[in-house]
Amino acid sequence: MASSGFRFELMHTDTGSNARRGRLHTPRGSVELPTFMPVGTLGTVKGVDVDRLRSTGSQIVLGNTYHLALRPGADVVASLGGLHEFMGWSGPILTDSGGFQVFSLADRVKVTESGVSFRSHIDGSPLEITPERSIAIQELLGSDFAMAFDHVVALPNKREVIADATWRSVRWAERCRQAAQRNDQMLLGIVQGGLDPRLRQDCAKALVALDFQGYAIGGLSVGEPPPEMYATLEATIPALPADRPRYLMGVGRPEDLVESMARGVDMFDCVMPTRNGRNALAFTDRGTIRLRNAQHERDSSPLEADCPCPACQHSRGYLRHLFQAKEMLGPILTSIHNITYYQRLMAEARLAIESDAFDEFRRAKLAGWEA
Ligand code: PRF
Ligand code: ZN
Repeated sequence: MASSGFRFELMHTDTGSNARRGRLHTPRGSVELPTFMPVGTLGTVKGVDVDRLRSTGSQIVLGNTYHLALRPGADVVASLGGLHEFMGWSGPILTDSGGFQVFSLADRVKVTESGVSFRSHIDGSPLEITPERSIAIQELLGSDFAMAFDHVVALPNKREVIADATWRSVRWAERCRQAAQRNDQMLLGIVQGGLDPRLRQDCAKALVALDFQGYAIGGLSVGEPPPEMYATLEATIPALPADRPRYLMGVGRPEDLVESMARGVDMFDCVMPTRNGRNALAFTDRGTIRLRNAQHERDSSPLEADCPCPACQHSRGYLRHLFQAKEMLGPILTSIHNITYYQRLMAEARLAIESDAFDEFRRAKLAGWEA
């Protein structure tokens, strides 16, 4: 599948690390790499309308096959013009395949070689997702980037269980590759393999032989300590081609983003800025702020003095009041601040890579978060 209008441009690699500055050209505009994708599971980044989302600096959004297939149904989204039209986001969209969500959310999950059968977490109805079905759904949604359907297991886990899921993911990736019809959608393979460097490398090799247009690293940030995730990235990334984008799925905290960029990751997604924002936790360069904490009751300072977001037009005392009073503006403003924070972090990272100063940037950020 030679996708028209898509191109990965590798602009510069930092001299003091493996951090990469790139650009992903798509028919819906280009994405500056490294990039962070806010999570818009059900056709909305929770609490944030698309104009506000754009103003946070977000360039690409993630949607979920599993959730949208259950509700409202991929055919409904398709009949309303596809996911872009449906949610009003004209920029690029990446859809996850459902391969992670089905294992973490569905009831009575049963894996066979054909696919995964399960009960909907919404109404208990029986459903099946196969690699072919996942691709068909993602084609109906009309995302710009589709993900292979994979088998994800929690960590720690038995060696055989991890190896079995990894090789099934490779076989399913091949079926996804065969099933993919559209040349206006880029398909990414997903490397699994737990924390075993050898298994990760073997999986990466097998996927590279299938010639995907980009490669994701899955099965991480599923319970393992961060240093083990970083070590796994170091083992996996050299096995991936330098001329394709690399996406670390479902990661993570600001420090995880910085450590992973230093190891060569180009793309991220995570619910952390929005989920934590709804929960009154704000990210700043001086660490996280718990807005419900009584110490902020009479605090007249904004979350961050130099942040251009609408939350930072207000005092911490006001934001705390919104949460105490259960006003919906509290979760909305804090989600917007957190996404803005993540996007500013990525923009600063891109500048640091361009000037071969990523390690300095990394140290300064880590020092600020520890303070
Ligand atoms: N596979 C898929 N989606 C994912 C993951 C994965 O391994 C993860 C793991 N952190 C998050 N989202 N398909
Ligand atoms: Zn702000």
